[in-house]
Amino acid sequence: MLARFASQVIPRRVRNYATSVANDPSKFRNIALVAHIDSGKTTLTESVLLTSNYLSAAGSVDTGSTTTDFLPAERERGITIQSASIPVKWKDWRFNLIDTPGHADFGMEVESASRVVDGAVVLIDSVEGVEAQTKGVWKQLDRYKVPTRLMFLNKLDRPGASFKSSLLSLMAHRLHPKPMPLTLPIASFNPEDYRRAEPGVEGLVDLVKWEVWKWDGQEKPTRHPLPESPESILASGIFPESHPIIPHLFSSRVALLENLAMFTEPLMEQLLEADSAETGYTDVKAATILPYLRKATISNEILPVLCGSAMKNIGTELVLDYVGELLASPKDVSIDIQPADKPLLMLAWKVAWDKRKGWMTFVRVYSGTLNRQTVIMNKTRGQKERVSKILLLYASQAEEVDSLPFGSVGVVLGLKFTRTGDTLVSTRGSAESSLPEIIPPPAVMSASIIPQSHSDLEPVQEALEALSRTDPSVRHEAQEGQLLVHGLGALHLEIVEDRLRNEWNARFEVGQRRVSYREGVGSEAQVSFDTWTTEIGGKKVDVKIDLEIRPAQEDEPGDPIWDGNIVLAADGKPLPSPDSFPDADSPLAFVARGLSNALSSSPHTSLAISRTHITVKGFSERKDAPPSVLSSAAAFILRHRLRDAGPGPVMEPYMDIKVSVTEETLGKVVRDLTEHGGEVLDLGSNTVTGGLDSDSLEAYSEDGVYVPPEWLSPSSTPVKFSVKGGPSLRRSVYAIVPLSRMLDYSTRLRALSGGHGTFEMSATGFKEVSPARRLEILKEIGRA
Ligand SMILES: Nc1nc2c(ncn2[C@@H]2O[C@H](COP(=O)(O)OP(=O)(O)OP(=O)(O)O)[C@@H](O)[C@H]2O)c(=O)[nH]1
Ligand SMILES: [Mg+2]
Repeated sequence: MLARFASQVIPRRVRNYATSVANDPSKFRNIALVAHIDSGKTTLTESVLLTSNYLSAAGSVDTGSTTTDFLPAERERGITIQSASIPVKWKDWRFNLIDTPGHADFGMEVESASRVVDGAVVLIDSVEGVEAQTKGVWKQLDRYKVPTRLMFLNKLDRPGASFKSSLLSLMAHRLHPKPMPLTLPIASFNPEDYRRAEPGVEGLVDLVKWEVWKWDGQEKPTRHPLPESPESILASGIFPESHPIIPHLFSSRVALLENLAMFTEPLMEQLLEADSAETGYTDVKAATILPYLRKATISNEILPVLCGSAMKNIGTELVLDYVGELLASPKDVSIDIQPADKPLLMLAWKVAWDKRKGWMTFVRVYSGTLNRQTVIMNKTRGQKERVSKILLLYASQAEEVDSLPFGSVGVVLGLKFTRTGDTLVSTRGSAESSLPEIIPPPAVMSASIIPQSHSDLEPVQEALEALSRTDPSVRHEAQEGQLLVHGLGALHLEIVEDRLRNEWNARFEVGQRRVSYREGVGSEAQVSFDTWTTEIGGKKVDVKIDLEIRPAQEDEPGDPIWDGNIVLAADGKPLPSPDSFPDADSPLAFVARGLSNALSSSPHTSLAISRTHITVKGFSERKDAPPSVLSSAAAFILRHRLRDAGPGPVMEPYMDIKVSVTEETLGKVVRDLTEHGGEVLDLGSNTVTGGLDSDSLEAYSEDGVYVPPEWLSPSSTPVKFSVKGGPSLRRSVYAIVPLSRMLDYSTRLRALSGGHGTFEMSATGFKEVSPARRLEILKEIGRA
């Protein structure tokens, strides 16, 4: 697919870009941009490309001309669908920036990006503060232990933006207890604008480097060092007299340093010695502070906060500088796997298909160096792979290179079997460890795919296979002669359909769209059936597998690797997924494969099994039979036990939803949600402190955090004005709703709100349904 756009890339905009950056891993920064949908990740990426001189003119999401959103589906919709990784040279650093999608339906892309980066820039739309998917991506970063993060409060130019409320929302939603603003916004250099509550951002104060950046209509900003004493500020001519920020400058630097000193003994001593609190400790220089800031960022004691406007290229240089100065390099994080002289170890974190280039495997090198000559072994699948080319990819443009050093990210062509999440090593002196896999989020919707004619069946199946290789969150199966494709939501399935047609020229119709239901284990006492008998070479062979099976308790979190089941070995440790066993030929790996097979379809309803707790207490290893009998035995025995247990509870996917409407339509919208099985959690007028947490905990305390005054962002007010008529308060409704009743919600909300309502949804997990609803579902799937 990428190739189709090669001709659309606008070479005039692309300047010469030297990639001969030294191969020094301590200078690499592998970084993902992650955030809620529409917070400006792609716009910031474009601004980074412009600022770092890769582009001579920035494209725009709104006209469909950005570098990273290059798929037609992305340009048409103005949203990012697949993550794009771009190398950026900035000063003497080499960044690999991965622009990810914000829509929860493409959560897989954030999963895989989180898996391979050492740092993330998390964006906040400062009109909205922390949103549902901000917390979603934050959890993903936690899950993959992304060690360093930086916040960027974006869109400060918008009316209603608030630096203070956005900062507070980080603590209200418990993202981090110690956010630390390194820069302050200057809304305007004209004090009148503050008085008139005129929104905007024209400058930034860098509290660490003690300088002011001005964007006053010129293409490039100007930088102005700040004087060391309050008296000299006026003389410096940076601000007009009576500018409200003047009295605030020195005290905010004091707050920054004193808060940082709480984590840094030597800095504390220096501050005590400096005794220059009244003058903002301006004798303590940036060169002294930065190493302490870096250390506190890497140990996650603080969360650095920057701000600006990606659309106006305000603050982009500072993002780049602080990513380089504060976020982890591959050397900071690979403690046990060490570097260049070790054997090659890589993770395939993404696989894409290109009509001209064939399979493209995105890799990150965790140790050693990949050369074009290296013959590699896919440890996960036990298959040899041959590299034909190594590329650095600039969104849709590629540059060929000879090698990829330790710590870097690039693309390998020629691999035939590799899938997302596989570990790749060199056939010579292979590295010991396998890398943790990437787990696709659970599918919540399916659609049946009906090939146009009999001869289309095979191409359609092949296309589905290829697509699920590039996007592991797309699952497909044949069920009772029907092809079903499962995905993460309605938009995801729509894109899947597009891609099957456009990228693989598959010819098919789409049948009914359905929510993906799950079944739990039944509660009837099971006979402890544990033996499967087969015949090998005319001889009867008994294979025994002792399983302990029960429903998972409410407080036991399901394992995403096992689609919400909990599967343990005899020692109580979770079993890896069958695809990622450290040793694919071990007997337990065969047992795991069998279990996974049986769990994919209930003997009662053929729904996938979830929320079931299984312990493999023991099994017999037969020397006289191939190990694959363990798979057949495990599948047979588990299916038998599930049947014995009787039909289990049926579960359906629920969504977190936030609906924004005007005060007048609020009542109608709430009533409609309740009628459709929803549970309303909160009605907020201020999105910053309202939230989706049903488990809402208290906000982090403001102790030791510098909270700037509200007037710093003029016009900040929770009131948003309706398009028609007089002022009317916009309200947000937060609720949990069954996905099955929300498939037509766009139309429903349009009717309820006269076209003025907006909503966003993201999956929150599966919930057991009532007996009446169970009957409905069984009817829907033809089982009652
Ligand atoms: N006013 C203003 N608008 C912005 C700014 N940054 C982005 N936008 C607008 O916000 C919208 C979304 O921007 P994108 O860059 O596509 O956001 P994204 O985070 O990449 O969105 P997804 O990839 O779909 O999650 C576009 O209309 C942008 O023009 C900003 O700093 N100020
Ligand atoms: Mg985007």
